[in-house]
Amino acid sequence: MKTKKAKLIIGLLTFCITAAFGKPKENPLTLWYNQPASEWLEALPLGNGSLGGMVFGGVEREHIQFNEESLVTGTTSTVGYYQPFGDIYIEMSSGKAEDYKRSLQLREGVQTVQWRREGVNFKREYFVSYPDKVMVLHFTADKKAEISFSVKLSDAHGAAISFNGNRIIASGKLSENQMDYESQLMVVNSGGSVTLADSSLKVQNANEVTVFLVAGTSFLNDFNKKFKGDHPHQRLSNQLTEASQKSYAELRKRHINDYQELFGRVELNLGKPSALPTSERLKAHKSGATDTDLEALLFQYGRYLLISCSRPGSLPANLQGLWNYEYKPAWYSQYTTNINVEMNYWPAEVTALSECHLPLFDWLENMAAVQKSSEDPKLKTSKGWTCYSTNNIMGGPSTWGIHRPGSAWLSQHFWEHYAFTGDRQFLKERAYPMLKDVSGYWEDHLVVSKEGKLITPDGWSPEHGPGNIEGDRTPYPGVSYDQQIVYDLFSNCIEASGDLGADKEYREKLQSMRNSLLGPQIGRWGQLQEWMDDVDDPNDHHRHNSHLFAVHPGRQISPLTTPEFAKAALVSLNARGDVSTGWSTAWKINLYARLHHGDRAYDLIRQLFRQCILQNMFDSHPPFQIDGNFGYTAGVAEMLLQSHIRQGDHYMLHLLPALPNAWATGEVKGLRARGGFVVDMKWENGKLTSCAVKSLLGNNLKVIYNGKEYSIPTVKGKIYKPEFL
Ligand code: FUC
Repeated sequence: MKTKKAKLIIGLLTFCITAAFGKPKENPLTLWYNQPASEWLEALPLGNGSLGGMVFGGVEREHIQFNEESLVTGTTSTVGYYQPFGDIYIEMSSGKAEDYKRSLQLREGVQTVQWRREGVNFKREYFVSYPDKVMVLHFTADKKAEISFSVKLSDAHGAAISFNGNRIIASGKLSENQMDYESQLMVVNSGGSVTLADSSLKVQNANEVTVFLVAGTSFLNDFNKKFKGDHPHQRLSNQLTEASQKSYAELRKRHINDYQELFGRVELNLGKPSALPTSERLKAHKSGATDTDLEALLFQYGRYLLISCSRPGSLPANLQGLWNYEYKPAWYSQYTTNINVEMNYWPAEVTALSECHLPLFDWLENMAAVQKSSEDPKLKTSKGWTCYSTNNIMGGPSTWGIHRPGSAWLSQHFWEHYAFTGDRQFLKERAYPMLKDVSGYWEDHLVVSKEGKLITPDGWSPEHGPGNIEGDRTPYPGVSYDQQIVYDLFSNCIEASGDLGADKEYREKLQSMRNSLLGPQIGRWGQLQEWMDDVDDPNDHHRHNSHLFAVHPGRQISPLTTPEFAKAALVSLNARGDVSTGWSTAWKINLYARLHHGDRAYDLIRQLFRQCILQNMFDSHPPFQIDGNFGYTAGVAEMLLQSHIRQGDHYMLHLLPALPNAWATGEVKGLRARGGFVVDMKWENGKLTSCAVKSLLGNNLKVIYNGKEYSIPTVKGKIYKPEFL
């Protein structure tokens, strides 16, 4: 009786609260939909850096397409394609599902599918755990013995499937490169039964069920071992056994703790959360509605995606992150070095996901070794190394186009990791050796022009020639893209050797070479020249903004230090136009931010949503390419905080350098700045109202806000609240 009364009171209270405040709001950091995905690009991603899944969320037929990062048909001499791995299919008996909802909670890194059928509430929870190296699918209902389904493991390459109790094993070999691979699925039930029927595991009348999936290959991330490791069977069997011995609650807790430690570092609040499904919000935003919270959601989604596809020990995020269902995905879904793989890592440091950056360095060190050992005459160097435009997980190239400054652009990331973290061991053992090695290549490769300037003899401006000829790969001398990247490389190498107090003579040599480089040039229509000669076409709307590298991600040109060149860069950027591919649009957000044009950056945000953001909030080139997601997240951070200018031992911290009118009021917490600072800010009506900067390393700081500079000497571990507020 008592319980009945209590229930009635709770019900009444809920009714009154709902009546007073409207429907309870959806958790703000959630993507959710009230129907299952009808195609892959509506499915929602899961991942732990190496193992990824795309969840369709069907009730009667659930489909989870999965990938493992190393299943690639390439070798160290052929690029091959990143491959789909397999699919999990779950069939449930039919019946009308009510109150259906599928969602991805970014705060927890967990997906949920919920519905009600004949008065019973069903719930599935899915995640991929980094600490336990397993995908976990958990099925519950609020009434006993209600869970019945059959589950099937399907392999994308026709592997032999075997059954062992409640395990299904798919074990095969790729014919192209003899790579061994395997996936294993296991069902653990509480109550009811599990039997084998028609190549599926059949669960009947269970109270609760957990399905586990592991997958892997014989790929080993080590050049010295020829990238070949053991057959994955034993490793996967152990992973699965260990994970399945833990309770669901424990696995969930371990996953959430691990995930939140990264995700929870940054908060961004740009406006009122909405109670509408994501699909409706996207539709409205595309037609011009204001939904700044959706813009914050896409920012955090980029962080979610990076955590899900790039974790220590994994391979770097590829062109589609980790998620791919095609046998011949566009551009091999590997690593394109003339913007794409770099863009994937733009948000890593500034949005406090420094650990997620690490896979890039492991891959790059292997990549350098592979290029150096290549017999290809185009890759032969006496010092350092260079590369083609696209390479696979083993450094194997697509020989479509040589990309000489590729190694220099990539090595910028070593510098950035140090600049943000101050990790001196990393600087000494990994960053400086890489920067010096690649600088060596350019010492040999640069030539002296008739005007006495150092120029690159045979460069290009990805991916066109003067006169806007798409794909023109004719070598041109002194192309701005090359010149700017070499400038950046030398600058990073000089600063690295300075910070280490090492190699004074070499540093001076590089300084003098940097001073002799042909620098940026302003052309006949006020533009920053893309080519050595003033031949830029004002109607060139090419997607690559290569000649603006010096603005972003480089630091050679800035309105603070080189206002004339910054003005010319703006002319060039405006001339490129707003309509372009996904990653190009994202790059433009970063460029306008660096040029301190917040409203123009915001125009490009609207453009990105309108044209490139798909139902599951993946970014489309087209087709889907994850670089645009990461470029967007980086761009938003760049609009709020910049720290790329360093003056001697002062790090310049530029607060709200490109705040658009659309984000007049907001709050951000936890952004990172070079020099080791954590920055929290609040603003109202376009003006900063509070700010706290935590110094992690005790470096000197110069805060720039609203055109004024304030010097703050800092002590490690202390929090500073700038006085000007
Ligand atoms: C570069 C771009 C293309 C595409 C490819 C993966 O070559 O020019 O647009 O993004 O990378």
